[in-house]
Amino acid sequence: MSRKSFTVSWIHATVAGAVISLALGGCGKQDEAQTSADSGGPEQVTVKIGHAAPLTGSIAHLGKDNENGVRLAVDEANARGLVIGGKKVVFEMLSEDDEGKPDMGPIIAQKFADAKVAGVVGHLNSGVTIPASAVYHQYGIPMISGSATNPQLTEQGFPEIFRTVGRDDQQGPAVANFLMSEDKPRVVAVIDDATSYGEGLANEVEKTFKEAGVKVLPREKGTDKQTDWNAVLTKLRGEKPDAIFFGGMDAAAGPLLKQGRELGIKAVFAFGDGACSDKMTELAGAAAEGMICSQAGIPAQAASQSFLEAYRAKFNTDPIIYAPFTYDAANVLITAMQKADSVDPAKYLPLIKQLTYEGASGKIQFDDKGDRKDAEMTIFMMKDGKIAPVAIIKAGKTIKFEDFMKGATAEASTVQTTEPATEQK
Ligand code: ABU
Repeated sequence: MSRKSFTVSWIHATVAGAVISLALGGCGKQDEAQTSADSGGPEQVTVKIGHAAPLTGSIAHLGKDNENGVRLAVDEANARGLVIGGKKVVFEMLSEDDEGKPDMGPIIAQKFADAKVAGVVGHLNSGVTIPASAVYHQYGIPMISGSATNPQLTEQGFPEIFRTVGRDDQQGPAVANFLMSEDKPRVVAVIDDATSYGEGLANEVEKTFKEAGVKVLPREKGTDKQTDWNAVLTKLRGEKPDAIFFGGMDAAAGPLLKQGRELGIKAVFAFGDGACSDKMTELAGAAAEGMICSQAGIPAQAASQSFLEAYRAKFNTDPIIYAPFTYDAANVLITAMQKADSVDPAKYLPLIKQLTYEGASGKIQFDDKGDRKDAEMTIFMMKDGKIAPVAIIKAGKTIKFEDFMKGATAEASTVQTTEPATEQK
């Protein structure tokens, strides 16, 4: 994989004319709206990019991570001083808290449509993104999620909908196959949180185990708000599973793992991307040690150096899981606008499909459905309180993480690194 570390051209251009937020009510296409400008410089337009994720509640840390990725991309684009369609473009992120609630998806999507956003990065949760996507489709607004992994999102045939992460029908087999090769479980328990994501991923994991002849106990269910798992775990303890897979987010997974160990369950615990964060140590303490988890992309620490440096400098913290993917999603939108020389969704949407974009999370191209081509899957193990990448699965091949990084470094060293972030290859 080419993981060129792209260099941002920091163009400190003098802005001619005051930027006036667009009063777009009813005026139609984004690039028709404009502001007044002083003589001598291009007119300026403010182009809105929507972002939505849970920004409050138990997974707000992940929502903030997503938001930070978009904010960084938008601020960098503004610093470059882009001219699109002959006008100086100032991007503005409109960030909304969807609370991770499915019924908030269409409400926020409608709000974005009313605000005439040019594109959307989000939502975080599949269960929210899927109903929201119907509204974006209705209005022809391009939407790229950097975290929603349920296959259904891109199986609806909506040409406006994309994702920069992989799918759960790739992630489920990846984590189940890793468990089978490493731990050789004979009996597996599968629990889910009854969300589109948690249940869907659990189904993929269960299917993979069953196809391999591994016994899977009857499905146990909870909710994404659940913090007391003692009843479910006590029932499972009697079945003596060798491995327990939970489909859900870290806020529910942490207490589940902690309580499992407190009940004396010795099984290997495994999780998908929603629970594949260092937050598991915060929530489960020492019980998190040795847990297995997967992510539907490269690990955040393997993102491009320029992204990591800019992210740390701006937010004084490390990205958690999805920030490189939302950063790339925002940059894909912006790059497509540049290529189309228009911020009109109808004009730049076709360019998204044609792009080959070298992003912070690697090379991005989309297939006909809007899924990322050749998305990597990463397997992690919790070690000394941190999730440590162990292996990367790409195009059916499993590579040790250190070998993947050696390959990436070798490739990067042969590639020129001075092109602007939005350069299409
Ligand atoms: N991919 C895990 C978290 C987001 C989702 O619901 O898909």
